[in-house]
Parts: sequence; structure tokens; C-alpha cells
Amino acid sequence: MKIGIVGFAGSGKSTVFQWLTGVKPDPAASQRGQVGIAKIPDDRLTWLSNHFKPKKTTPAVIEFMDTPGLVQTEQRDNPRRLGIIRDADGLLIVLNGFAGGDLAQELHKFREELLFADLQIVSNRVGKLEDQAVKKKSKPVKEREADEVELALLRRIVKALEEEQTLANVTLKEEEEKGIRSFQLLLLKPQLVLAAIGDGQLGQALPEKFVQLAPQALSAAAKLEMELEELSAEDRQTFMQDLGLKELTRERTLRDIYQAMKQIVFFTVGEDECRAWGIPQGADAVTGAAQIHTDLSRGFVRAEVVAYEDFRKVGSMKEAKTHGVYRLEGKTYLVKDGDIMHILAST
Ligand SMILES: Nc1nc2c(ncn2[C@@H]2O[C@H](COP(=O)(O)OP(=O)(O)OP(=O)(O)O)[C@@H](O)[C@H]2O)c(=O)[nH]1
Ligand SMILES: [Mg+2]
Repeated sequence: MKIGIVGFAGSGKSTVFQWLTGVKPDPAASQRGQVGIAKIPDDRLTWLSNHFKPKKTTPAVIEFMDTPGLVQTEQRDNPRRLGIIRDADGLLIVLNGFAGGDLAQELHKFREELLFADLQIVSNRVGKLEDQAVKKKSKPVKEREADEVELALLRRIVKALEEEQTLANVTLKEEEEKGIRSFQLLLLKPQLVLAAIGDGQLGQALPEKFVQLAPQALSAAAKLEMELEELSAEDRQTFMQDLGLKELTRERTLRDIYQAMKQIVFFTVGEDECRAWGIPQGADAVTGAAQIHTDLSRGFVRAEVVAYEDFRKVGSMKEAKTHGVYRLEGKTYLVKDGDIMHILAST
């Protein structure tokens, strides 16, 4: 899963990128989108790894992409700048909470940029289809019908964008979703807002007006936490006490981002490897199998499934069977977060 770190210039994106991935930002690279990987900490995987003592333990990951900031004074160029994250699976919107600006206003403005970029793409296509409808009357009936269906859908989207400024309330049928997937609309991607705060804002509640706009929003003192991480454990403790900081929040933030992006994990276990695999919420067992290997999805027969919590109680697959918590599931089984799966496939 790839998440674009986006925001206005100087909002703290590269700092957050480095905090989350440990990769040093390179301003030149971020012009093209600099990529870094973060492992998602998971106590369940740690427990499984201690239990199986495998040769290798592999966590689920998120790929973050640091991007150049949008510029408020050259707004017309912002849709092009946003092009860099069209293929991202989700957006982490970083707002500047350390310089004393108005967070609610910054978020509002940033959402307008996303809206404007999407509207431009959809309106262009609507214009093209309308032109063709007039000019190309000779087009085969089938094609013309398909164009009309697409046009109706796109008009619905333009209306939602213009009137509601969001696509959150647009429900798309599966084929509609497929039909517009290639537009890679930013407002259809899951997003999470993160206010980058400095030591001046530690322990302060986020402004009420901002929380109303983004109830799920997180805040993080990314720069400060990175500085603290460089200290010896003892110094860190002292500084944290002085600052009134109870804990470092990097790991929790990664888990929160993972959840907000509507990803879940299932596990594969064994003496060779214990591994957490990320899949979208609502994905079925074949999709899960495909993550591991395309052969496993092609030859999918069944999945042996034990929920992590159950496995922890009984301690082995064999015991899981005798305690009735072992299940055999088919292709359409919807994988649950924390399932331990073994895919049976014919090859
Ligand atoms: N005081 C303070 N400064 C910060 C904090 N986070 C980032 N900064 C500073 O703000 C400036 C911009 O931070 P970056 O992380 O480079 O911001 P950016 O969004 O990547 O900027 P662009 O890539 O130019 O759009 C840098 O000088 C950072 O050191 C913070 O929490 N507190
Ligand atoms: Mg940057």
C-alpha cells in the first residue's frame, strides 16, 4: 500500500516522512516523490514469532511517498503537482500546527485544492464526451450507449463535487467504481489528517473548529520526537519528563494510519517464516492468497483459518482443531483482521 504525504509548502511533510520511515528526505527526490518504507508494529506478530521461532519474521509495511508542497500563490499549477500521487492508495494530509496558523483554514484550503484537481479531470472528460455526442453521431450504437452511461455517472460526480465538495456521499456500484478507477480521483482515496506540532503545542487540545472539520485527525510532534530518539535513554527520559511527554507516538501513529487506510492484516505462520500480510478491509480469501503468490490464488482450493486470539489460547493448529476453532473457508470468505491462514492450493 502506497500513501502520499501531501500538504502545503513547509507544512512539515518531509519531517513526518523521515519520522515515519527513518529515510532522510532529499529535496530533489521529493520533487519526483521520494519513497520510504515503514514497518507496521504488531504485538500479535511478535507473539507469533516468539511462539514459532521462525528463521524470518516479516511485518506488514506501508510505502510512504514524500511530495513537494502545494503553493498557495500559484494555485493554478497545483493540480499538476498533485499528479504525483494519483496512483497512491491513500493520502496523509500534513498540516502545519507548529507555526501558529489556523489549522481549520489550512485544511479547508487544502481540501479545495483536492476538489479543484478532481473537478478539472472529471470536467475535461465530460466536455470531451459531450463534444463527441454532437460530432460523432456515426459512432456505433453500443459505444454511444456506453458514453451516455459514463456521462451520466460523471455528471453525478461533478454535481457532488460542486454542491457537497466531497465524494464521501456518492455511492458507486461495483461497475461504476471500475469505470472511473482510471481517473484516480483524489477524493475517492482514504485520507487521514495529521497536524505536525512543535513543543509549544504539546498537551494542548486541537482547536474545536478543526476537530469538527476532521474528527479523526491526529497530531504528532514529529520533529521533537526524532530529536528525542537521538538521545541516550536516560537523557530522553529526563527531557520527556520536563516536557510532560508520556510516550513517543510513532508506533501508535503508524497503526492509526494503517487503520484509517482501511487495511487489515492476516498472518501466515511456520518455522520458516511468520508474516503479516496487508490487505484491504473486505477482501476475500483469494485476494489474500494472491498477496502471497499468484499461484496460490489461481489454484486456490481452501483456506485453513484460525483467529489469532483463538490460536493464542490453544497454541497449535492441532489443538485448534480439537477445540473447534479451526475453520476451512472457501474463495469468497471475507478475511478478518488477525486471521491466521494457510492456503491450500492445487498446483
Ligand atoms: N518548530 C518546528 N519546526 C518544524 C517542525 N516540523 C518541521 N519544522 C520545520 O519546518 C520547516 C519545513 O519542514 P519540512 O518537513 O521540510 O516541510 P515540508 O512540508 O516537507 O516542506 P516542502 O517540502 O518545502 O513543502 C523545516 O525547517 C522544519 O525543520 C516542528 O514540529 N516544529
Ligand atoms: Mg518537503
